[in-house]
Amino acid sequence: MLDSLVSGIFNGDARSISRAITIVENDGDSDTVRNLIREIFPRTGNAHIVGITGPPGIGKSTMIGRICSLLSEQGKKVSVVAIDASSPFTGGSLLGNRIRMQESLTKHGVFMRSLANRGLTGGLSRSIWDTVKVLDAAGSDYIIVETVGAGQADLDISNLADTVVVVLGPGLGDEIQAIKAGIMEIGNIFVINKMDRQGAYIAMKDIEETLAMMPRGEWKPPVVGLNSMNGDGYDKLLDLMERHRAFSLNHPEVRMRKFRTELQMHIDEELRRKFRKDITGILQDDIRIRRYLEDRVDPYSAAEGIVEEIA
Ligand SMILES: Nc1nc2c(ncn2[C@@H]2O[C@H](COP(=O)(O)OP(=O)(O)OP(=O)(O)O)[C@@H](O)[C@H]2O)c(=O)[nH]1
Ligand SMILES: [Mg+2]
Repeated sequence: MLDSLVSGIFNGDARSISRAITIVENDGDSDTVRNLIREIFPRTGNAHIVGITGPPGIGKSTMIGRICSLLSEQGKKVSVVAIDASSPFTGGSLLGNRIRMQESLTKHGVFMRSLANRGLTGGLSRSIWDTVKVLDAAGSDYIIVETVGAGQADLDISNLADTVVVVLGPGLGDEIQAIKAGIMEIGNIFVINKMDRQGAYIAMKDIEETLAMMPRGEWKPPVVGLNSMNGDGYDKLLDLMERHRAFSLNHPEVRMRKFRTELQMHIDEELRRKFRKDITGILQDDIRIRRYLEDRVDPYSAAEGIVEEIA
């Protein structure tokens, strides 16, 4: 079963890709997922992973639609993952978002998937990393990940993506300060969308000035204005995406930092997995638990002792 799934992925078969993503999403750290990732990993590493983040309604999905059309016209294979904040009411992806985007994308043979963001700390769930690997192994030239910018998810997207495009626009009012606080550091390219709207040039100037005051690395994040209604600015955006990709490929330390973070995530999980049985055993040991209570052992000392004992 795994064999046919893997060859389906390698052939770019949409149903196999879909099925693999579902497995990755639902089965977490099961052996199936481990084996799947192990099998496909040698074919990964070719896709340009682009994170697109910004406040709700700023035009991320519209932008992605246009980017996909342009790239598809160039003969590139594009996949899109849209990550919605999971809502307590639906517990899943927002349907409207998906429908809006799908109409323009399926036309171009773009693979597209909406995922719920179920990370515990408000960040991206670990399965997103594996989802991207599946799409990468399936031969995607570009994998575009849409997230609504917010806290931990922003940090995570900057570790997942090769290039982070931060989208802002006019009319964000006082909110802009709060939004900027979270995303100025993670953006490799800044977009001011809705250039057809009033206030767009002020917004652009504001971002340029903020960037000018920030400590500068070797890559100086450019700001590009887009009008997603008529397509103005998109050639420049695609060019900047390419340039940033070339920059990253020449700077292995960037990829090392990202890989470190991914590794950390897996080590945490691996440690928990390795000791889970022992820990459960100890927690179910009534005699021991009663002794802790009777001897009034504080929980820090108890936990420390237990970990030392297991390790
Ligand atoms: N005037 C104008 N409207 C735009 C532009 N780009 C997008 N819009 C409109 O803005 C609205 C929101 O666009 P979306 O692409 O759904 O925005 P989003 O950032 O994906 O929104 P969420 O996924 O809900 O966070 C839609 O009605 C778009 O038609 C633009 O450049 N100019
Ligand atoms: Mg959207």
